[in-house]
Amino acid sequence: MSLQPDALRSFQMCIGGEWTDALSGNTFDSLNPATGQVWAQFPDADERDVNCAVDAAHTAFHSSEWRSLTPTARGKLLRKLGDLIAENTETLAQLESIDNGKLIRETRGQVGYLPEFFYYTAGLADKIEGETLPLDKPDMMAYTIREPIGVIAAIIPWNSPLYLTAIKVAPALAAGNTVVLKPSEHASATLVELVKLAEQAGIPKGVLNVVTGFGPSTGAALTSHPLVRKIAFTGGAATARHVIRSSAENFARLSLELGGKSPQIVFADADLESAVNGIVAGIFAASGQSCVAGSRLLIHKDVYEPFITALAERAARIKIGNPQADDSEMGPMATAAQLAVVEDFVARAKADGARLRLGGKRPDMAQGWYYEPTIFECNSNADYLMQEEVFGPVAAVIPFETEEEALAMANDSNYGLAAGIWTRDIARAHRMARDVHSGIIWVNTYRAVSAMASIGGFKHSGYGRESGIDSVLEYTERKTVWINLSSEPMADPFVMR
Ligand code: TXE
Repeated sequence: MSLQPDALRSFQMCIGGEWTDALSGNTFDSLNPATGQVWAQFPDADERDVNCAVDAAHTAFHSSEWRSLTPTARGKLLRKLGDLIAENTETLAQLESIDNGKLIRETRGQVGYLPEFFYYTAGLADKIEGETLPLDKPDMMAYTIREPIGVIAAIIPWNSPLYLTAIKVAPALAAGNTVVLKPSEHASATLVELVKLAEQAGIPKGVLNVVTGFGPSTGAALTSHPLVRKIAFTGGAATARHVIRSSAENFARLSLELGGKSPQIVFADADLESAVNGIVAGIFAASGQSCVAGSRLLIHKDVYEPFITALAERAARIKIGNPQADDSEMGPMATAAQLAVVEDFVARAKADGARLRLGGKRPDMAQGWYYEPTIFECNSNADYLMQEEVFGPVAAVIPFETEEEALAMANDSNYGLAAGIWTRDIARAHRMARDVHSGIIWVNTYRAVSAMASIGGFKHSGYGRESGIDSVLEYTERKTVWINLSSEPMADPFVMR
């Protein structure tokens, strides 16, 4: 089946199991990045809609229908949802490609793997265990219980909506929470569809809600709502600061995944062909709109010139085209605003004296927000382009002489999400893995993802971890229960026990 990107689609939100428009009746347009044309309309939720959604999630959280489900039963629901996603892979992949301009090749791969997050997390639902504590008090025993937190606000960006939602919603539900999902205003379609599948899977009404709308209105109303107990956010650092301020009002817990300026470090002994492909994957896949984009290339001086030449040759062959075409290798930027950001970065890099090796302009296309793969040679790791996240297909390159110098440059960044190390020297690979400050280290590979492996950042890349075995625990409160084993009456009230 092939979806028609030209036919205007209309979507609703799901609040407490009811499919609905915004109370105001207002809608907003979503644009297809390959054409710049409106392809869908969504309800523009305001504070009243958000209040209804949070109330529905709060009611569902305390409902016997949800609370009385055993963890094993919750796991079964998540497994069913995974099956339904698997059955609908092609539709979801096409929708996401039309909505955010991501290559159909990539959305097929990402959606094809998505069920694994639900299956893996489903298996964790009934393995959330408490502990008995070895106390230093002979007449007492204590144990811990892990409980769900309550209503979770999941705030999702536009670059990989389904994936970034799966790694929040699956563990949140496995642990027994309820969720209000807020997609990006630029890519809401697949998250609305996901909630439909959750309904089909039998997840009770109100447990998973979706409100569509803009960040400063819908998003801010949700993150500052007093009944929201945790906010799971992926997006930019500037928005994260707003979210942190909102959370402070109600002491909501937070997890933040905020992107980076991830180094790709190529040593002279590396398999250079693999390194070229790994670097192309890291910065030009998804047109660089990836939180883990390997945008800072540190190349050993002995291989610097031949490496950059090979990289530029490979990047110049990238087939830019309609993201829905099977043979396209790079699609458009997801939004016109993001294209403008890329153009500003390129202008500034030129003004700062960086040397353009490739790209640096829009390709000759009749329509859409495309940008060429771009490579700049920088003068210093302190350059703006070496330090700031572009979120576009722009690589900043610099040579190094020693391992110490490479390490110092890798760590001289506010960010710390991912790093790629390219070497055949096993001791050096482990040294770098130990010493580079980032949440993910890829050795002789890049952009590998698994439901079993955690993602998350150091420093300005955020805090909290998603995916992997601990992800479910991030959605629990730990409670300590004390039992007095003594049959003696409590005598003195004014002593510490
Ligand atoms: O994300 P935003 P944007 C980076 C990238 C990009 C920049 C901005 O560098 O250029 O962030 O991207 C919601 N209260 N990343 O504007 O603004 C918003 O509606 C509550 C990194 O798309 O961070 C959307 O649902 N919510 C990144 C979500 O926050 C608010 C992925 C993300 O929006 C809000 C994308 C508010 N006040 C961009 N304002 C990554 N880590 O992968 C906005 N939102």
